[in-house]
Amino acid sequence: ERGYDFAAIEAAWAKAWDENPQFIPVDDGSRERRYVLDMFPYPSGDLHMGHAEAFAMGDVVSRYWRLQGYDVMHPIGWDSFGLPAENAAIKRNAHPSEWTYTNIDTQAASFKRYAISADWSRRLHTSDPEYYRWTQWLFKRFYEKGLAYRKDSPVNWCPKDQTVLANEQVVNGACERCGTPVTKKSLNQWYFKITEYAQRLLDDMDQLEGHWPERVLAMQRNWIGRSEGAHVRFVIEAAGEQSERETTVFTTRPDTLYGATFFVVAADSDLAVELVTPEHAEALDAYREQVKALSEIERQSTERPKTGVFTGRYAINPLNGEKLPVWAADYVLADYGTGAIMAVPAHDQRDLDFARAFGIPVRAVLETGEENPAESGVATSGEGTLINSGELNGLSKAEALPAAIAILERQGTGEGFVNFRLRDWLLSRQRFWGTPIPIIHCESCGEVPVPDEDLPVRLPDDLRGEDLAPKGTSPLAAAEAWVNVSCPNCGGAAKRDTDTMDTFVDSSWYFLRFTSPDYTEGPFDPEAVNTWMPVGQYVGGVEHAILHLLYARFFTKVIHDLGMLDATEPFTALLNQGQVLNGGKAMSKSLGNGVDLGEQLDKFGVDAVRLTMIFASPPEDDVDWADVSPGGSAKFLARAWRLAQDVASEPGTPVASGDKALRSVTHRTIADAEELLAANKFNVVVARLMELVNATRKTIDSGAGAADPAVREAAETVAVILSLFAPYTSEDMWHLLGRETFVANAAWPSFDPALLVQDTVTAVVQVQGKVRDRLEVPADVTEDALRELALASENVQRILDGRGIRTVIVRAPKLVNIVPA
Ligand code: ANZ
Ligand code: ZN
Repeated sequence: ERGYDFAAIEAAWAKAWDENPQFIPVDDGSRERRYVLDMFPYPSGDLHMGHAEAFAMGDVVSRYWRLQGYDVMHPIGWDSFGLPAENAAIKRNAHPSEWTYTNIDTQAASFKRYAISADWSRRLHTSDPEYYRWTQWLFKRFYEKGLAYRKDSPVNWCPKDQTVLANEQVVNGACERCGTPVTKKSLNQWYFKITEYAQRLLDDMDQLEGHWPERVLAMQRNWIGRSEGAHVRFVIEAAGEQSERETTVFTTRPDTLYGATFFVVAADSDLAVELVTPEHAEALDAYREQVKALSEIERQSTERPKTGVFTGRYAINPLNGEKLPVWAADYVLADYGTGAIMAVPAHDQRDLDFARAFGIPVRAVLETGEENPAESGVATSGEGTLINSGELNGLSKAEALPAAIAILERQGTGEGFVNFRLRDWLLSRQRFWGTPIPIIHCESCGEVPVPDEDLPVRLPDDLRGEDLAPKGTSPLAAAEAWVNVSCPNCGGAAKRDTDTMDTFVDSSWYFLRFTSPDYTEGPFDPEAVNTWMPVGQYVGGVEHAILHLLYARFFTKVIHDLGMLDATEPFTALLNQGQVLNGGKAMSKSLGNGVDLGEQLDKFGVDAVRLTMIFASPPEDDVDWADVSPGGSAKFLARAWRLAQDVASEPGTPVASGDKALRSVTHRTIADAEELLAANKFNVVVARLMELVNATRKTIDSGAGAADPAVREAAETVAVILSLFAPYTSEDMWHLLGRETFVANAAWPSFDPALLVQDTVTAVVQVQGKVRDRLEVPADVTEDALRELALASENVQRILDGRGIRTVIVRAPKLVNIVPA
C-alpha cells in the first residue's frame, strides 16, 4: 500500500499519456463530432495563472464531451506574431523567431504538464510560413472582392513605438502599451471593408443569443452601433470667391429640422478648411492645432466646455430656407456620419451647451411638457407634439420622423439612412514580425498582387536587432534585396509592400486551419472544415469581447461568401472565464502580487491547482488566489484517491446490491453533474463530488467496508467525474480500481432513475395525542423540517383553529406531537 504522492502520480501518467496520445479525434463519422477551442495563447513567456484558469475550463468541456461519446477535437496552437517578440529581438540583437519559438516550446511543455487534453498533432503557429502563406492567400481573395483596399487616412500614431494604433489601442489618449500620448498622422494604409458586413454582423447575433454571454453581445452591438435616421443635404451659400456647394449631414432626428439654428462641421475635417472664408482661416488654423492634442474620448466628453470657431459661411435649411451659421467645432467628429451636423439645441444637449456658450438662439419644435430648454439649459428629448414646424405641426414624434423623411425625399434633398459606428478595419502595421502583405507596387501597373504560386511572401531572415527598431516606416523597407522585385505583371522594377498585417488577421481564421493544419492545397480542407465547423464551445477572456470575436465573425462570413465554408458564425457557444486575482487585484509587476504558476504546481501538484481554479467560483467569476486553498484541494484529492486504494486492497465479492443509501447518492451525483455541466456550473460539480467522497467514506467506516459493491461503484464514479478536473489523480484511481484503459476512454457513468428517488417514510402527526395527519417525508428528514411540515398541515391548522402552540415534540422521521396553548 502506498500513500497519495502527486509528484509520483504525475510523473507516471505524464509519460504514459505522452507515449499514447488519446486526444486525436477518430474523425470517421462514426461518432458525432464536437469542436472545443480555447483562445490560442500568445507566447509571451511561460504559462501564467490566467492560462491555468482558462485552459482548465476548456478542458472540462473537452473531457466531458469525450466521456459522453462525442468525437471531440480540442486543438492547440500559438498566436505567434506580434510586437513583444520584435522588442525582445531589438534588445537581444536577435531575430524575433528565436524568442518566439523558445517561448512556444516552454509553453508547450507546461501545457503537457498541465495535462490539457489537446490534440497535439494539429499544433500550428501563425508565424510559420506554412500558416501565413494562407493568411496571405485569404488577403488576396478579400482584395479581389474589393474587401481589402488602401486609403490615405489620419491614423493614431504612437511617437514612441513608431507605429499606428487602432482606436481601441488608444486608452485615454495614450498608447495602450507604453502610455505615450498618441498623435494623428496621415498614412496610406490597408483596410478591410468590415463595414460592408455591419448589418449581417448584427443580424446573425440572433444565432448567438442565449449561447454567448449577454454582455459580450451587448458590447458587439454597441461597437457596430446601428443608428436609423436620414441624410439631409444642405446648400452652403457662396461667399466671396467661394462658390455655393452642398454638404450632407447625418441625423437621427429629421423630425427636428425646423429646430436647427446652426450647423457644425468637424474642426479637424478637410471640409472645415474648404468652407472657411479667408477672414476666419487664421482662427480656424489655431483652433485645429488645439484640437489635435485631444483624444476622441476627451472630445466627446459632455463635461468639457464647448469650443468652436465660426467659418464665415451659412447653410440653407432645405425645409424652411433659413440661413444657419456654419461653425467648426471639436464635439463633431470627422469620421462619424458625414462629419457635419445640423444643430438642434432645444433637443440635443451638446448642441444646447454650444448654443448657450456662443449666444445662438434655441427653438423648441417638440412640445413635451418639459421645461423650456432655452431657460432650463436641459435639452428635451421626450415624446410630444411638433410645433414651430410648418407642415409637421401637430404630428407626434413617431409620425414626424417618417413624414420629414418623405418631404426630403420628395424634394430630393435627403433620404432615410442607416448609419453605423463601426469603421473599416485598419490592418496595416509598420512593423516586422507579422504577415507580409502580398502586394507589389509597380510604377506602371500600380498594385499587383503576388501570384498565388509565389506565396508565401516570406519574411527576410537577415534583419536582426537594431534593424527592427521602429523608424516610422516598416523595418522591412530596409531589406533591399527583399523589397526590390520585378513586377509579376510587366517584369519591370517594382517594390514589395513593406507593411505587415495586424495580428488580429492571423487569429481571425486559425479555427478553420485547425480542421486540417497540414493541408497544402488551400487554407483548409473544404471537407474537413465543414465536418468540424462551427466550434461548439469557445473559451477565452472577456478582453476579446469586441475585436477578436468581431473580426473572426467577419472572416467567417466572407469565407462563407467565397463558397468555402457552410457556417456563417464561427463559435456556437462562448464561455468567458474570469480573471485570477491576488488580494482582490489583478496580478501585476508593479503591485508585486504575481503568483508563479510553476511554483504552485510544484508545491500543490497540477491537479490541486486545476481543481482550485474550478472549485473557487463559477467559471465566469474571478478567482482571488489569496482566498483559495490549493492545500485543501490537495487534501480532498488524497481522500478521493484513498477510496480507490481501499477498494483495491479489499476488492470484495460482486453482489447484486450494496448500501442503497450510498448508491442513491452516487446516482444522484451523476444525474446532477450532467445538468450542472450543461450549465457550466463546474464548481458545483466539484462540491457534489466532495459530498460523494464523504458519503463513500462513511459507508466504508460504518462497518460495511470497502468490499461493498456500492463502494466500488462510488469510487469508480468519483474517478470518472474527477477526471474532468484532476486527470492525474483520476487516472491513478482508475488503475487502482483495476481498469486497464485510460480514464479518458471511460464512458460517462449512467444513472439508474429508480435510484434517484429518495427513500420516504410515513410520519404521524398528532394534536394532543390524537392522530390528525400522515405525511410522506424523506427518511433523512431533519427535526426542523419535519416540525415545519407538520405545522403547515391543513388538518392540523383546522384543529388548532387559531389557538397558539405550547410545545411541539418531534421524533424524526416518524412522529410529531403538537400541544396547543
Ligand atoms: C440633429 C439632432 C437633433 C440630433 C436632436 C440628435 C438629436 P447616434 O445615435 O450616435 O448615431 N451627430 C451626427 N454625426 C455626428 C458627428 N460626426 N459627431 C458628433 N455628433 C454627430 O447620433 C446621431 C446624432 O448625433 C445625429 O442626430 C447628430 O445630431 C449627431 F434632437 O442631428 B442629430
Ligand atoms: Zn508592372
